[in-house]
Amino acid sequence: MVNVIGLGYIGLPTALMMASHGIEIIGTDYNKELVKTLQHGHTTFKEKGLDELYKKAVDAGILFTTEYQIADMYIISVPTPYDKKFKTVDARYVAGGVEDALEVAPEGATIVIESTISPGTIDKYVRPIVKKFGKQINLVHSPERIIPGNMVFELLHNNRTIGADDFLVGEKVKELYASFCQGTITVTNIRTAEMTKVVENTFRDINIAYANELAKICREGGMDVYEIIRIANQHPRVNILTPGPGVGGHCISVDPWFLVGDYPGLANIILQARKINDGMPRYVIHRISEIMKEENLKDVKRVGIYGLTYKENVDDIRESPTLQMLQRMDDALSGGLVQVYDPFIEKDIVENQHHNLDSFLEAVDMIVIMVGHDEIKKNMDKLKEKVIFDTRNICDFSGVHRL
Ligand code: SAJ
Repeated sequence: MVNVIGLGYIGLPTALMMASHGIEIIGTDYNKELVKTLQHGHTTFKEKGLDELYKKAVDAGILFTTEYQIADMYIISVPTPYDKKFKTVDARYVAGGVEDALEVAPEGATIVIESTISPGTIDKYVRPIVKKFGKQINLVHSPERIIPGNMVFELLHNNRTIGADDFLVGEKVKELYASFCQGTITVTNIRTAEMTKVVENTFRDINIAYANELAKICREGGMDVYEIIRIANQHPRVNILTPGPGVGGHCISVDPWFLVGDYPGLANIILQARKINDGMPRYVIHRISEIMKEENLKDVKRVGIYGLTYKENVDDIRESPTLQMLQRMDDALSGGLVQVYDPFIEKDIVENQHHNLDSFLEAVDMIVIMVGHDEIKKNMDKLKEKVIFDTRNICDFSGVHRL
């Protein structure tokens, strides 16, 4: 039996996927409300294919509880925030999850950590806890790689990395994941698995920073960055990502800081990339002011910000570029309050938030597309009379303003 500890964005789909492939799973979370919701037939966030997977897992007998279980294997999938001041990983939840597992784990059990951690975290924070308990426990790191918006597909198809102290234990864990994962599963040591995960997200951050820098250079030089990237990417060894209003989410905007925090002085390109991407919301504000002048728009209250989530078609607002932008906007746009709308955010989280596309559009003369949700793509015709600032390059009307 496998006890999945932490039923959030990663733990829940993983637990459901394993259960629906015949593995006996008990999912544990200390959040009583969350467990209650899962016990009462509902998932806790929106994700393509998650509800269907949930039904299959429930039919297969998955259980949800706040209690930690006696199991052969534990999968820890808890958040790993980063300490904003020192730019290092905050391993509090991982350490807590491991401790909870160790309280009940039998001798010889395996603890798999799926949460993203900086290289060395297991040595520094997890091994001392295992030592304290004095039990023979196998430690494994199997970092998650699934992308919000396509998690279920990626769980099934992505390659995986498994880091273990003991190769045979690694092979045993590989067998478990292979019950549903159709990708290649590579077994290596723990330190390599930790580093590989952070390196992957950092690679993407640097690539996006390059695209964002190109966007600024092309604006200055009067060139079309999107056409340039499209043509450059026809080269067989070039693959530049897409400029955008900033990098949000709990992964790409966080993980590179682990390397900057742990290797100051060495992680130079990584630090610059972070600064460029973190500077994008400010750049968007600057572009809004420019466009308002150009279009002779004076009333900031008639500017509408479309999209609050960190990217398209998810309901996740962690490190969202729009929220970062709104925080800075008041001073920059001399106090006026913009209108805001996102179809995925039902609760009121910012001022002047609308809950319906049409009423939002009625209230604005200019719309800033911060997120390319399918909803706005389908309703693009409704924007015909507006001044449009499209930070995602999804609108092909003539006269549309871009980054
Ligand atoms: N973004 C751009 N331009 C792009 C791509 C993304 O501006 O060309 C922005 C997005 O709008 C978003 C942010 O970057 O604000 C991050 O989005 P994302 O879709 O690139 O990635 P995440 O954070 O949703 O998921 C990433 C993935 N990592 C990689 O692709 C290397 C995923 O596979 C990981 O599992 C996830 O991080 C994680 O949990 O670590």
